Amino acid sequence: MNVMTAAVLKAARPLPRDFGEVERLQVSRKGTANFVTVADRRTEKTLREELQKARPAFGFLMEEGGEIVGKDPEHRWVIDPIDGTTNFIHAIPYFCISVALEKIIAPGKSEILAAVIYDPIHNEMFTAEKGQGAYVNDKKLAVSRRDDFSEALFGTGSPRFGSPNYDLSNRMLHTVREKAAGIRFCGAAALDLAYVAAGRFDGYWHTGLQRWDMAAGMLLIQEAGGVVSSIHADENPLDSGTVCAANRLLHPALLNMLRVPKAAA
Ligand code: LIP
Repeated sequence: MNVMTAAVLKAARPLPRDFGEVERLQVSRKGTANFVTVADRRTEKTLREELQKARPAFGFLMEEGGEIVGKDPEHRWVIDPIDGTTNFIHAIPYFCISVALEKIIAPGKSEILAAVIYDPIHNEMFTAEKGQGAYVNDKKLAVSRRDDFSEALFGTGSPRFGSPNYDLSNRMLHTVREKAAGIRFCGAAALDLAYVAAGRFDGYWHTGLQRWDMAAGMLLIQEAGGVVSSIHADENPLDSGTVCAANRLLHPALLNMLRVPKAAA
């Protein structure tokens, strides 16, 4: 955990200044996408260098750099250097660094051993180690205890228009929206999952996610007492790319609602 938080803090150091620059650039015609791409790559590079220094044999799976197989085939770092890139580009202060340590047990079978999600704007460091609980800074996390669906607030995100899950995702949204107190599309899946662990959201779902969007957040929620599953079958969300997460009381009802028919009748 010390290795992970130190790497994340070092990688995050320039981000608040970058964010200030992006805010300034909003009013220019130049756009901020390239600037943010540079910040994204630099963040990933620092994380990779720091983690490699500390654990030279471990492999990597990174949003920007793809997979690097390590000498130790059992351990790899799963990294999203900036989750919520679109928010960052638009100067919306809701994005994070996400790092997980994955242990590969067998082909297609793995577990997450440790997780760090860091929101550099609000200085919130979410951490979890398997079997040791989840924390934000020094405070222990617990998922919400709300059991009335009509009072529950859910986070979600939408796959891009044209992607295979787009229509399905809209049907899920309509189904849950009719029954819940509210839905939020905040735009950073990893941070959204950390918010479930913190009891801020009562639950979360998404289809079409990547491993690096979910790996750290999943462990945080489990260690905070919540339930994380795939949506359509009993498989690892990291493999299916679909996630349904909630406190124990609401998870069955949320999962049931999300299992709307895959194709329109
Ligand atoms: C994005 C997310 C967003 C989700 C997108 C995407 P990026 O990650 O976290 O909430 O809806 O599918 O994966 O590109 O900002 O790292």
